[in-house]
Amino acid sequence: MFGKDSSVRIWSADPLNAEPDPARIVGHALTPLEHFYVRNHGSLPELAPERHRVVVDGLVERRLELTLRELRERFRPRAADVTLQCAGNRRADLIAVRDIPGEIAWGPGTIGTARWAGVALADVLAAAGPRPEARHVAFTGADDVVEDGRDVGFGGSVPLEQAGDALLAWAMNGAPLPAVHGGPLRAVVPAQIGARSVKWLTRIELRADPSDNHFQRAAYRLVPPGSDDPASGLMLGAFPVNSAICAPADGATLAAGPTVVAGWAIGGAGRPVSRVDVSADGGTTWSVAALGRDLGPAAWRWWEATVDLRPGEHELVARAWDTAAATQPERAASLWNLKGYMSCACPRARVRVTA
Ligand SMILES: Nc1nc2c(c(=O)[nH]1)N[C@H]1C(S)=C(S)[C@@H](COP(=O)(O)O)O[C@H]1N2
Ligand SMILES: [Mo]
Repeated sequence: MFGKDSSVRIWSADPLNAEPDPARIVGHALTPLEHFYVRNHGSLPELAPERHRVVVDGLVERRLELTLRELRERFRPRAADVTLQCAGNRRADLIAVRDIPGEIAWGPGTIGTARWAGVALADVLAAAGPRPEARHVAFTGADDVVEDGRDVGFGGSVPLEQAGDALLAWAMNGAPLPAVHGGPLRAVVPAQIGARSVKWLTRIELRADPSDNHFQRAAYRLVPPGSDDPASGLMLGAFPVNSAICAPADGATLAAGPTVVAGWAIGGAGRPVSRVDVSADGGTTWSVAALGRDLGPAAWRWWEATVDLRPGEHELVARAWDTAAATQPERAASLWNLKGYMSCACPRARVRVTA
């Protein structure tokens, strides 16, 4: 389906929500398109690239309306390796603490890194001339999203000072941006929750306040204890430091001896990963993992460590550190929240080792 590998788990077909098998993406600094997760809230719009336009308006000196061709002709081409991660990535760990009805039990595969190509958002905004009161950049997509019987569309915003490295992308890993990933044009905002990288982009609006789209105003919020109102939560933006163990799988049975433990790590708020530690005894003793290719601070790092496992039961644990010396909380229980966002506790995999 949509060019995805048959090992990709389809959580729902319409809207399409799909997660790769974490073991299949291990070590790929850039995630192959057939293993890149998909997160859709509504319809998959059919847009003709030749006719597609994006409007730039709001608190600007000059309203712009640009075709893809005009974007290509007027602005310098840019490319960047950027990781996208859904705010619901690793929600399964929170659901294991307490159920989260109505939300997808994403594992650690709702994350991927691509080489995005297009133009810099900053260049396009400079051409429109931001007014001094502009504080947020809001994006709107072309999809229909029905919430409580009403089409609320999809949109979201980012504080201007956190959008400096954002791209308007029309290519992904050297291919034209696939429709399912937002083709012909999407926003790609490093370090921010995936929801701000709006697909099928039709409008860029400079505002004094955050977007009033449902997905900014009422959803993608970290709901405080005791509240059952999603809109009461804190507005999500930058990610905390996070990592996952992608191999071996939780619950695996392994042969005794040296075993490679591997996974991804990403720094908080766009900071580089500085180290990943691995434990084979539930977090009592640790060793330092080797880091994979460095694509820059906007991208994850793969890591791996070889641990020597004796017969018996073992709990593998990992913890990533970033350049602010931030690391992951030990237990998911301390992070549980009503909608299950920002799940970033130390990943754990229980394995049984046979003689
Ligand atoms: N227009 C639009 N943009 C969207 C979404 C959407 O449903 N509609 N989903 C968002 C969410 S929640 C995430 S995590 C990313 C997922 O991007 P991908 O499907 O290309 O992996 O797109 C974001 N952009
Ligand atoms: Mo998301």
